[in-house]
Amino acid sequence: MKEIFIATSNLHKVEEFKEMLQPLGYNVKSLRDLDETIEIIEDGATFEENAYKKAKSVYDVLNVDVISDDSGLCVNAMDGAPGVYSARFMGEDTAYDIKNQAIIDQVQNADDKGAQFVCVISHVKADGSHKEYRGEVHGEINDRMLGSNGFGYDPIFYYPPFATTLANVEPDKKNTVSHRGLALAKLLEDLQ
Ligand code: ITT
Repeated sequence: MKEIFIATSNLHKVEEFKEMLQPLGYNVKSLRDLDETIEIIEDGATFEENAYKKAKSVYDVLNVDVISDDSGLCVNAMDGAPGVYSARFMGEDTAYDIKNQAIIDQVQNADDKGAQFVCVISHVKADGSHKEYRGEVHGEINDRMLGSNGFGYDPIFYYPPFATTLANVEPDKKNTVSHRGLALAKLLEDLQ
């Protein structure tokens, strides 16, 4: 069985990668499967930089093929925020109900309610070379939280072709259109 190591400790991301990769015969491992802690400093200004920093930090310790995921929500009416700070927005430990409501409040009266989820996957190969893959999904900030699937900002991300939020559809449906699904599809195309 083929193995893919993902340099993330976010269990929701691991779940989504598993849902997409296991049917293709991949065994998915992540930082959650290691006994050791690998320090990752995410101080880049872009998704590309941070994704590469994550994969490279893990590659430097394990010396195997590694992929990573740096992702976030970019809200037009907030000048692209929270963007690369999506996990840390209002504090890493603040509940998403509170973060999501704060975004709704800021966008509610804006003319432009547009937002994008962005995901950059960095693939560092065993020989040290690397390549980045970007996926984006475009939608709008909903006027209330809706749905209990997914994670993070999914309950406020209204996706027009589904006529509902990404938290209000089945996981495999989200994966077919999501930023993560699109970035992964580009990576897989390269791997084949
Ligand atoms: P790792 O660095 O360990 O991968 P993290 O959660 O800190 O985990 P990021 O720095 O990439 O990862 O932050 C991504 C944040 O963006 C995530 O915590 C969510 O708040 C948000 N996000 C990303 N993808 C999302 C999705 O599919 N649905 C909802 N929110 C998402």
